[in-house]
Amino acid sequence: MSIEIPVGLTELLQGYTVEVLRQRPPDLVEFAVQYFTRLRDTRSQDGAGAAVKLGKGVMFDGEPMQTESNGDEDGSDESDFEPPPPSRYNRRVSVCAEAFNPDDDDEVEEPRVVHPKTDEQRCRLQDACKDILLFKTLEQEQFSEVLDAMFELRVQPQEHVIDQGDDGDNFYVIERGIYDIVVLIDGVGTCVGQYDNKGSFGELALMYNTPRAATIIATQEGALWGLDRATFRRLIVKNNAKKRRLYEQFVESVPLLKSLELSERMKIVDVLGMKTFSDGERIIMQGDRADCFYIVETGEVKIMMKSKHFYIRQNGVEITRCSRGQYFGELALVTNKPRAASVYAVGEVKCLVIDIQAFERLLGSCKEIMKRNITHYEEQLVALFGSSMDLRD
Ligand code: 1OR
Ligand code: 1OR
Repeated sequence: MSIEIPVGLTELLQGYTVEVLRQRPPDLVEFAVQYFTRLRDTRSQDGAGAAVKLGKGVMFDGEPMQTESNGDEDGSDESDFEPPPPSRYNRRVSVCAEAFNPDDDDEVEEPRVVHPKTDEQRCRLQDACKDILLFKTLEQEQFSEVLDAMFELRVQPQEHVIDQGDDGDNFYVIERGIYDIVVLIDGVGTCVGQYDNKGSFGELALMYNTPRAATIIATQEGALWGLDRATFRRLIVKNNAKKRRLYEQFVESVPLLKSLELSERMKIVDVLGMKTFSDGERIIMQGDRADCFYIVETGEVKIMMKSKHFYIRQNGVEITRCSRGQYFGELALVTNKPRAASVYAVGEVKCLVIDIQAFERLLGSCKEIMKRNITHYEEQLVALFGSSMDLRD
């Protein structure tokens, strides 16, 4: 029996395969749906049967395919691909086209950006950057490049550092100051959170090539460190491809994250940091204000609680332990209260860390699972001490 291969099939599948290899989407089926839908739409616009090669710009997460309007600043070589028709695709390049394609070997080497600094500035910069999660997985050499490229900025009260809807120019690390996060909800600017003298913002537009997702307003005089878009993409986005390879499997195995789409899990990987703690080190202190959430990658942690309900020992009493794949530090974020317990490393521990803004943005749908678990904490408390000590309110 002879099998006839329909005309065009090979090219069709080759085109798709090339895009998969270029963009490395996490979900091949979802990517295929988007790729072929786009191809069909393009073909029906250009006339049936027209051979259209899809170049840079097939989106993975449902946004329209777009191309860079102002040149290819991250230097990836698109010369093998016919550019898509300008009439339809002349907006910015798509989110994931760049985000999934960061470690092309054929990138043009961009000049290294260096903003000279005094010793005093460098000290302040290092201090501001020491807990920035996006920098935590960089190699030392890349981290030094980032520090060299950063530049100092002073802001005034009411100054908009970022406006929602704009194109992304810089990523910002906070040295000092309080900044409101304002998002348009039904056309009304609503304050959904705040940065208080630490943290960073402005990574999303640069990572995914999307318009700015929020407005950031300085509420008082403040100091920031900026990192230009090209350096951010060259170092941080490229490092994200490595992070995805390193953490994809582990994150898939975390029970809490099972209900998320693969693309949502990958967005968590993009913004998470990794921290290592040595035996006995305190990771969380009871009573502190919370700014992040942890998942144990390797090792074990013990949760210690001090309370008038317990016989008081110096560090409180051990109430439970968490090991690989388990999470802690969610309670204060969900209830908006101080940390309910302290957490210590037992032996060496590696944890994935997610900041409070990313937690709010990406783990909203997991909150129900967390709340069920909080109910379990309360039951335990009642069983042990006859009171739940108001874990929630
Ligand atoms: P960007 O480049 O989009 C605005 O510019 C920045 O605000 C964004 O990167 C984040 O760094 C930061 N949703 C979107 N962006 C946020 C949010 C946020 N919080 C901080 N940024 N949400 C608030 C979560 C507390 C979700 C709102 C619905
Ligand atoms: P957090 O942000 O309050 C301390 O920081 C973390 O310890 C907390 O989030 C939880 O993730 C974790 N009661 C309160 N917190 C607990 C408990 C707990 N277990 C783990 N954490 N109980 C343990 C029930 C087995 C009830 C106390 C008896």
